[in-house]
Amino acid sequence: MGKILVTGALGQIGSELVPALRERHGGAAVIASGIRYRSVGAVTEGGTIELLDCTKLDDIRAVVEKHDIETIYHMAAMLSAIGEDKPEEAWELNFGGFANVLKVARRRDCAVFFPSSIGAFGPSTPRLNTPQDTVQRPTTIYGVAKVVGELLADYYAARFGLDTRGLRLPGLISYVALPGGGTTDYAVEIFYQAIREQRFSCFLRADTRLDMMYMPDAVAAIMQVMEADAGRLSHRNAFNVSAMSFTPAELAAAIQRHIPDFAIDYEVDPLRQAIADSWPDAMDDSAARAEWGWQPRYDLAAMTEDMLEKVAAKLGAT
Ligand code: AKB
Repeated sequence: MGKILVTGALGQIGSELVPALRERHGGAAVIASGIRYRSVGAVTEGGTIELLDCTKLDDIRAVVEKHDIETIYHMAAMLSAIGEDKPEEAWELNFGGFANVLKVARRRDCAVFFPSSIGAFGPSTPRLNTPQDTVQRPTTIYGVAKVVGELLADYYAARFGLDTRGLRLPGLISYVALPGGGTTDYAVEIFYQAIREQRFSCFLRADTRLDMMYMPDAVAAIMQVMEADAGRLSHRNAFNVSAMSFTPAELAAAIQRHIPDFAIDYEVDPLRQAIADSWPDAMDDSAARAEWGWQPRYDLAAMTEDMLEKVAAKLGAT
């Protein structure tokens, strides 16, 4: 494999994807990029980092040409809740940025990874066992950009033979970098509050069920789909992938098994609740399992145990 560019490399996924790619392909093969610099040890110290605003076509082209990039993992995006605060900026970055990446990729024949999301579904989508191919009428600008991104990735593959691949990721839980402005962020924040104060005020209702995944599984899935034998893929983009599906009350109960005094209450944020209510409860990810062997390692209990250990160590609470 030639050189790799990761956009949005200092975000929640990029902060763990970049070190994993560097371990697999070597530090010099992976160029990390972000819109503004901040120090994230494993990303900023392990290899080259470029400042890159994906809404600027010429800047993407310059970085891709400078480093002779062959594969782009496009992680730069604004999440669902913050996207509703600034929908036009979200569209420009989430759709415009991806359209720019595809334009450059087409000229340079780069493979491209696109992270779609459970946000690509909407209230008219079947909520349970959500099929791989189904109704997609999302009600957020984030979701609209994800659906168009999925279609555009398929179009570039069919029309220009570009090797585009992607996943519909669920809420991601991680301890390295915090998510920012997402609807599923509660499932990360709860661990920090459980360690710091043994209590958490949740912005979603107790019974809000959503698909989730621990970051080591997400990074493995992203790398696995990009390395999959193309001949086995009848879908290429937007594979449903999930590892677990739980409610805030169920996550709190899993934490209480380790911290019996942990308490949760609910102060519902109407915006994020409405977004969560428009998303599936649990997706059917059998296409990913059949076509490229998707198999998560972490369920709710295993993820909770590992998160509590890692967040406690990070906060110096061990
Ligand atoms: C969000 O909540 O916006 C993201 C997602 C599920 O795509 N974590």
